[in-house]
Amino acid sequence: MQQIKETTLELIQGDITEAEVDAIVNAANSELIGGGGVDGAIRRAGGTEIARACAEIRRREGGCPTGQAVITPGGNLPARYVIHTVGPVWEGGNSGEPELLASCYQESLRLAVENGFQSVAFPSISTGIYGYPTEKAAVVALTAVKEFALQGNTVPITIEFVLFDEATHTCYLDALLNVFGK
Ligand code: AR6
Repeated sequence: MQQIKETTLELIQGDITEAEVDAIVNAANSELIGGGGVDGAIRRAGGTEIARACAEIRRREGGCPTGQAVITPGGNLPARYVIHTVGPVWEGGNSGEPELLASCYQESLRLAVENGFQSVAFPSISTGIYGYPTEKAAVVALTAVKEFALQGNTVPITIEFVLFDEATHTCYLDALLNVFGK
């Protein structure tokens, strides 16, 4: 666990659909149409309320661009809300992927603060179906959190990374050393 000013950061291995936080973050697609991976797991566990709310956002706003985030209720999840963010598809790293991935974390945290949330859980966005190398994505994710904690945030908030498999968890632990130096 890391305490950075008002921000508490935790890395755990587990299933994000079980996280007891104000909001979990979903690695969604721009159409906000249910997919596989963590998106599928969240929609299965949360039930139809999530799909209904996503369809409404699709009608109203046409979806969610890469690097942006939108919010829906959590349905049957322990988390009250789901923040859906759209990570970049990895195309080799020279197509703005790091900036877009950082934006996913920044925009999700902005929504969390705007809504007064005290706890938010992230998966490893873009590192599954979208193919972003996990070692690189972990550094981008934790750097975005570090900047939020040091420069932007003034309210107490706990940020959990809930990492599904051991290899991803290990990558994030390594990145923590790299980004925070301990
Ligand atoms: N809890 C936490 N992490 C999980 C869980 C879970 N229950 N299930 C999978 N992961 P991915 P992406 C991890 O593919 O790469 C969908 O179809 C997984 O092991 O879910 O951003 C969307 O609709 C990996 O480490 O997301 C989009 O079309 C991480 O979550 C597309 O996939 C992200 O993998 C988004 O692809």
